[in-house]
Amino acid sequence: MASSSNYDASSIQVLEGLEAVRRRPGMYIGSTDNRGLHHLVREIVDNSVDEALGGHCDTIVCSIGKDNVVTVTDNGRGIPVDKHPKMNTSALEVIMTVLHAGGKFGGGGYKVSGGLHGVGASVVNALSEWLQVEVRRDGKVYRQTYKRGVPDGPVKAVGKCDKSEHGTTTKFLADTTIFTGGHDYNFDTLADWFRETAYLTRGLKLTLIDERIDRELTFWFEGGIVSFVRHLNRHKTVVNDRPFYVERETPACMVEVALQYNDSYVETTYTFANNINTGDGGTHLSGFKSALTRTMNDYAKKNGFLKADETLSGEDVREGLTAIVSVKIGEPQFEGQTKAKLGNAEVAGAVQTVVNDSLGAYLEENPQVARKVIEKCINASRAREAARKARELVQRKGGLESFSLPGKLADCSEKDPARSELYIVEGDSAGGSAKQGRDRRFQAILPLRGKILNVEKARIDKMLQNNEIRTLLTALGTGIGESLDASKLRYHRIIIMTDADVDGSHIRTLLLTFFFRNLAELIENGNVYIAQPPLYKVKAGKDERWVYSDAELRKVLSEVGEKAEVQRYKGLGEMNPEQLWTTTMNPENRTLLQISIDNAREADETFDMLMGAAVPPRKRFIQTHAQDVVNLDV
Ligand code: 0RA
Repeated sequence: MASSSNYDASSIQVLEGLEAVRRRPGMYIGSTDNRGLHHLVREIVDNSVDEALGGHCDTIVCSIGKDNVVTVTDNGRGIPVDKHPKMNTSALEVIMTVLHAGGKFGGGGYKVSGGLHGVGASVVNALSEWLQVEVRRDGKVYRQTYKRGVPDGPVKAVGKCDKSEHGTTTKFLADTTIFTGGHDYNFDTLADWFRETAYLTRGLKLTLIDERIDRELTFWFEGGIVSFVRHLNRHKTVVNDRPFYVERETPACMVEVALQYNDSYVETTYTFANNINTGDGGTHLSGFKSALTRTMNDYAKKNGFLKADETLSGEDVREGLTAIVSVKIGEPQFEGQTKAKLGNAEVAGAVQTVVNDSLGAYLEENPQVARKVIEKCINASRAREAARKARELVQRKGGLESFSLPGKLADCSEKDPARSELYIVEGDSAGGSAKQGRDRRFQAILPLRGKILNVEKARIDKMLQNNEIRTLLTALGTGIGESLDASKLRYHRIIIMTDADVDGSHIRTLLLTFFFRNLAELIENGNVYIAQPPLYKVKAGKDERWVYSDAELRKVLSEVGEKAEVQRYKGLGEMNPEQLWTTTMNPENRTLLQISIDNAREADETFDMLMGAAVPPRKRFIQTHAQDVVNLDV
């Protein structure tokens, strides 16, 4: 019989497929480390999210049991269990065992399948010690169980349920012969992704339960990406109270955009393709940017805000912008090393058209909002022009060619930047010790007096009026902002050396904010460091030791016994030049903390919160972290 030979052939194919997945799991889920483990959960939850995107499901619950079994339940239509016409077996079994079978059943629309995700439930099945699916539909409960992807038997009806009930429950235990790091699921990693997914899928209720640590969170956003934008602006003063929002289906893709301006100078635009965060942007982002620039300019000209020969730049119209751009597309192409950039060319035009039409109409219909936004853009444009002039002035005055390095700078004799270090020191007295203690051949000292400007609140042109900032920029030699040239950096190690007290930590934060906002490239290149002066000197007889933390102090005290004398160093000024050299500046024994921007988003939020205009979040943060700073100023 033809169908029986078909069946044999396809079951051999199934086994070969599962074997391929188990032999090269990385090809299907990226890796078999902790990341890969989390991909399994994402894959199963994504299948339920697809059902929600189709409008068939509004609740998904994912729980991690004490036994490390992951259970995902949705109230969708339930995976079909009837016989698949070609395969002579149930559709459920096909979806769970045949690679890439899921999509064939997706009832039209845009199936979320991209990048490392969307590989199909069969991949998770193949990589699970066991997996079980239960389907509720037509008043019955159906079940099938698998071991490492191979069915224990056919789909069976195992019970009854209410006729109105429908949905799918998948349970699996990841195979630790593949995931050798064990079942180390991280609640926060999953929660971050659940939150993002809930924002991107309006009305979907997503619950994460971790029975191991007794935690539970439910995400549900009635406003979808509008709620997302409001959330991102929650600590800011906003320009348009109600975010702009558009959702439109085009031949190329489904387009959804929300945006709201705040009174800061920072842009925050996040883009997604099929719910996958495209951190490197791509065609949807470029379409959005062109439309925004064009619409703002058209409106401003038409309504007399701009003269015919004036234009707003892309940067002008994105100052203080918070936006979410989300597209859903049939066959997404992800590019770049991390596959975080959308490549589909047709998407650019689609997003551009949708935003042009709808944002243009929004401005026409909301003239008060339009006026405020356009005035903000024009302000940004003027400030940019002023900044350019100020920058030129600083660069001309401070250029190396004019030999006008700041008087306060004690430069080093070394001329090769790769071998030169700049110590930025707080205050004149510590500056004096550092100047005497340093190795003048390769170490330069720049004392900065008082608190440098709180740069989060200041624009670049204001900042450049600040003497301390100008002095620092002249010493560095790189210029700043758009005209930054990192190859002109005069010292490859920039070392911030401040007191171990509250003032010192404030100045350190101010300096880091300044570098982060204006000289990020130097942080990225690994040029920025923090010096680590000792907190104590422990003396026991002739034995003298420098101690750099409280934990170390406890250890040292237990080693040297009771007769030890502990001296606390509050400020750099309390050390003589020789001590400062030995403990903090001598490359042979010092420890430097290299500053990195691992997670620019996180750093940005923290800087924002600590330094921005909104006071309550800062207060909350300081209260929450008060224990951590208690020892800074004893
Ligand atoms: C194919 C067809 C139908 C539903 C599904 C797949 C489906 C898959 C998953 C995966 C997790 N939860 C799910 N829920 C549904 C629709 C069949 C019909 O028309 O009834």
